[in-house]
Amino acid sequence: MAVSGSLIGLNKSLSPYLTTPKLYSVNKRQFITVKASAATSSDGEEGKMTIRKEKEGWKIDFSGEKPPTPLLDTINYPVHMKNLSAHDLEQLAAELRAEIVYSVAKTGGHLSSSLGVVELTVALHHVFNTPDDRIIWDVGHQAYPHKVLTGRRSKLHTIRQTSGLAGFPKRDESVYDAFGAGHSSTSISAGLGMAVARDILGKDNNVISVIGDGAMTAGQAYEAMNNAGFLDSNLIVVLNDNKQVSLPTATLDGPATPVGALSSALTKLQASPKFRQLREAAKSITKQIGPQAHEVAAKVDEYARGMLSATGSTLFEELGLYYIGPVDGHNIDDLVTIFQKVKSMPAPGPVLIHIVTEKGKGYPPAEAAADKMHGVVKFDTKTGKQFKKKEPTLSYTQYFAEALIKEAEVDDKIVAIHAAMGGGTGLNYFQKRFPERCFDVGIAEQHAVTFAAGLASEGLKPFCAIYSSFLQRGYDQVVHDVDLQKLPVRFAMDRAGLVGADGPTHCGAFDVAYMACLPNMIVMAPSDEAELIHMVATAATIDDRPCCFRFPRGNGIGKVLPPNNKGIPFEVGKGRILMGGDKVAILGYGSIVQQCLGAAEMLKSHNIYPTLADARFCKPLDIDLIRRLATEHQILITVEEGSIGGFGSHVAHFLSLSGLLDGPLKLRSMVLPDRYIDHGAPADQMEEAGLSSRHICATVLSLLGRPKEALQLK
Ligand SMILES: Cc1ncc(C[n+]2csc(CCOP(=O)(O)OP(=O)(O)O)c2C)c(N)n1
Repeated sequence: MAVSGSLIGLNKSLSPYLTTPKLYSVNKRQFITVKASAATSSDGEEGKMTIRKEKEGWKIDFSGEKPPTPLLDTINYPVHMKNLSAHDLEQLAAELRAEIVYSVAKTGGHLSSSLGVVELTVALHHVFNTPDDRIIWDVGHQAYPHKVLTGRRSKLHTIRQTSGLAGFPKRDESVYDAFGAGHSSTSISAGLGMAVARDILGKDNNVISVIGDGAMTAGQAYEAMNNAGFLDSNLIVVLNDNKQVSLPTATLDGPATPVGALSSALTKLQASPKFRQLREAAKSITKQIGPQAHEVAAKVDEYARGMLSATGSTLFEELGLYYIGPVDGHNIDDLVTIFQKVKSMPAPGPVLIHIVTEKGKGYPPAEAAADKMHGVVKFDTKTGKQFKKKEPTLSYTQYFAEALIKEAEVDDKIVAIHAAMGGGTGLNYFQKRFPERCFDVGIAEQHAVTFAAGLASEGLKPFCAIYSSFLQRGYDQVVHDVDLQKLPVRFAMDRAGLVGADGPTHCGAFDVAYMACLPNMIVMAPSDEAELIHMVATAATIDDRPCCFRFPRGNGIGKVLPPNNKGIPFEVGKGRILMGGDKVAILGYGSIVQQCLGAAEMLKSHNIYPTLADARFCKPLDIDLIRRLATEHQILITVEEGSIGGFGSHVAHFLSLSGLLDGPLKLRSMVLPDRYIDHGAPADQMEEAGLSSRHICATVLSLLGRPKEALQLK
């Protein structure tokens, strides 16, 4: 196909800003360079332009207050940007970029992925008719510009906060969010489903899936492309190639080289000057001569595409997608031209438009940062310096990494695997210490699990570190490749339980339920960071079967650590009593034990002295401990930060089978409620979940027949 073009069908008389005389009665040229008043100028210099077009492109002055955004101020919905000129669209992109930087500086959140797709977002919303046309943002962490342009600008300052905008696209939040996301690599499957539904229902809207080169490393993306090539429905896939495949991290030296063969194939493609020249030629021919030149251009284009084979990058075409690219993803003119062209084709089938962007584009501190400022806390816009709180303790993630390094120092069979999450799992530290023994497999949790199974089957000791919610994606592999074969893979499940701002997509609610139902799996959870270190040591010794341990997002509680951070293995299947009492027993599983301790303290003021136990193991259960708690107390309450079907269910099952529920014992299981809990502050989430110390205390009081006191707590 020729990338040609009569650029953007302009109808300037309809331009929204020209039809808004109150605000913009002045000449349109005003928007080419936006002059800040002396008052808003960073240095008080009269007439300093805070957003301006220079020879090399648009520049934003981030040194002072948020610059004026006169054009963006006229855009509430995509319909308002239909008639903007190419120049206006560029200006809109610059203003949008400023809006996002200044807003995220105040809230924290995902920054650089959004900055990288500003031009793409503007071009998509200019050309396509959302919400009828569907845009599906893969992962969705780059959707901030989309949210701003689709009626949510005034709420951007609430993003990721309790009752505020979600950090990812969410169908409940806006009709413009065609598909919810958070986990990666789903956009092509969902887009294909929508395209086929459209065909069956006799509609004619466009479907556009936007997927990053990182998300493109997952198997599901290929499964979807393979199917798209076969079904031949009209579907547009935009591959956003910014050369960052794994989640970058600021915890170590900087981003790692992108993993996987796809990334090098894409690089080769972009590096081919011959290919690019041909593309340019095709473009300029059609631009100069107009639509009549299609045939010529198509030939040049076909030849150019032939080049792809020479560079070994025909993968997309072999899967049946029509490949267009590479395109400069920051050139709105080109993007608009191509989108219009593809949109006007009657039956293009599945098309893949490969765009090249820079993560953090247009914000110098992000461009320069080792991690491109992927995920940030509040920061100073001038310098990009983040206001990170000094915490007295490290994160659970770091204690895990530290403990694993200690085990690996004395056991050269230990290897570590993560799925594009070196920073998030702490394994970057391990990688630094043992570069040969650490594997970043890309966003490919299924592969990570079976790869670990392969390593285990040859006698190595793999630790597979995957967030609780992401491991859901590798579940069949956990069952079929690991547990069924009783292979000793150790699963370190970070972000277990509620996770705060990331919300329900990232909430580790289900791992206890999905792991503890497996016949061979040993399932454990530490109640604090010292326990975590011991559990890493325990896992290292379990050689005859798989095991897993879960730990939460956030920091340790300040527990005294074992010498040199080297753990001592626990006896498998044994819990411990933390506090002896009577009448009431509280049995916590995992880090929620801290809330149980808080509850026990509160209960003292009601003259109640419960026994408090830390289960440590969900499987095998410490049946001696549970039997004791059940027979020596009137009330037994289990508490866990996980869904129904987890620890409490296993305890109840054991108690019922052993007849211990046939007598006077009152048993209650406190678990996460049977609904998804929205993003928000961790304390708010805990309140909503009903698992705080107060809630535990209230449960005890009402079971003891003291409902008034219980109510007073609420
Ligand atoms: C299934 C799954 N695994 C891991 C992640 C964590 N994660 C979020 S963004 C990201 C990198 C995505 O890279 P890419 O798609 O190229 O987007 P970019 O951030 O570079 O714009 C990862 C690994 C996830 N969201 N989903």
